[in-house]
Amino acid sequence: MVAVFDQPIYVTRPILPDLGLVTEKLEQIWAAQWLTNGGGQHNLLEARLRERLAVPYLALFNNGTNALMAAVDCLGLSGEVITTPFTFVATTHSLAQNGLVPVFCDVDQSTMNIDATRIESLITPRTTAIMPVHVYGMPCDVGRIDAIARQHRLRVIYDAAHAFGTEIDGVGIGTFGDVTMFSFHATKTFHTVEGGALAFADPEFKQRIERYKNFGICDEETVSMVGFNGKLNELQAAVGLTVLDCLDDELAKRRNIIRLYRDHLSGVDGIELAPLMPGVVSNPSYFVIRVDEAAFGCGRDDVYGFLREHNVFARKYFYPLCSEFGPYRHLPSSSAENLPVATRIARQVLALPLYGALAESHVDRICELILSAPSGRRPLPTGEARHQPPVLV
Ligand code: T4K
Repeated sequence: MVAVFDQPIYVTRPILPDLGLVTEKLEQIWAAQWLTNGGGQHNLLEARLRERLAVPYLALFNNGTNALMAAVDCLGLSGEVITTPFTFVATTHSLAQNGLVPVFCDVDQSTMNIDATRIESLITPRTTAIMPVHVYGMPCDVGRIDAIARQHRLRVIYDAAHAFGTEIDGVGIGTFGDVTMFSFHATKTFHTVEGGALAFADPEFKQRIERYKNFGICDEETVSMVGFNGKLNELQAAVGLTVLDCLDDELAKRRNIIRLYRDHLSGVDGIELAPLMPGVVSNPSYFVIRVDEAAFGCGRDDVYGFLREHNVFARKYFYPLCSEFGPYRHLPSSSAENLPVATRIARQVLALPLYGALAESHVDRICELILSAPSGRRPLPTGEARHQPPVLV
């Protein structure tokens, strides 16, 4: 029998760079007396990330959701946008906030990304764009999606919130479609506490988006568009620069943990692991299993509940589907008949703890727990507290 963990084990933990290095950056900021609005740390981070992600242009934002909303607005989209229901709700909200109708497309059984073979059947005269998501850092079928977009004159905005550093045959994930969004939230591999970015190839878009994220201001006396405040400040940028310096170490540790999980869980009846895609370097942001109740003997919710009882806070990313949430469930494309694969997968997925500091022995114990989870629905507390942030005194 596996003992209860004495400390909670969360689905992830942020990279925390050496505090001395962060302090050095803070001293630079204090000396410059420049806290936000495109300061030195911001500009340095933009340059370093452009190089790291191998993208022509980058615009930094104060979070990924604002970046996505700005991209949608600046591309001047209208009508309907084809997207995936199997994502974090920010993807769908970025469309609805801009007055667009999300049209949900089912996902691919293996990659869990939008099923590119089903996109064309959803195009109507009102469709102006496609918004796919590289879920868990695994790339969508970008070749097919971009070809469909070209043929039907649609825009493509990729949500790459999970896909920092993902590459296909050595090509950066931020170079596909019209615009790609990255999230730099604390729970992502690379982070700026809160933050995000847009990557794109069009220099005119760079000018437009920079203006948009600064209230649409051109100069002291001219405002040329309805913009908002989407700026990443100097403290966020400074944290980002220090995180960037320890990112490779974190990625190596996470890849080792993924290898351990795979060693324990590959070949287990009823547990499906994410595919290894040839030619793809995937961002190790999540390690997700799918539990097939009939074959495994107990369901995803049983495993989730059993882990919780042992102080392990795995997460059901992404359950429920966005199409099942109140603001979207009335849409015709939200019906479960339209989304059979996504509906099934959402009831099977479980994101397991993954972060560099997770001990190998803890991975062993988590896998033991999964493999010994008893069947029978466990009553879960309603309105589940996902975690208790520490109380400061
Ligand atoms: N598109 C996609 C596909 C996305 O997944 C996201 C965000 C976005 C767009 C929007 O990007 P941002 O606007 O966020 O940049 C988390 C994140 O808040 C969210 O960024 C992320 N996706 C989503 C998948 O996960 P929650 O509500 O699950 O986070 P929370 O607070 O429950 O944290 C998860 C675990 O992480 C905790 O149990 C403990 C640990 N944790 C968390 C924080 C914040 C820490 O150890 N330290 C921390 O500081 O949404």
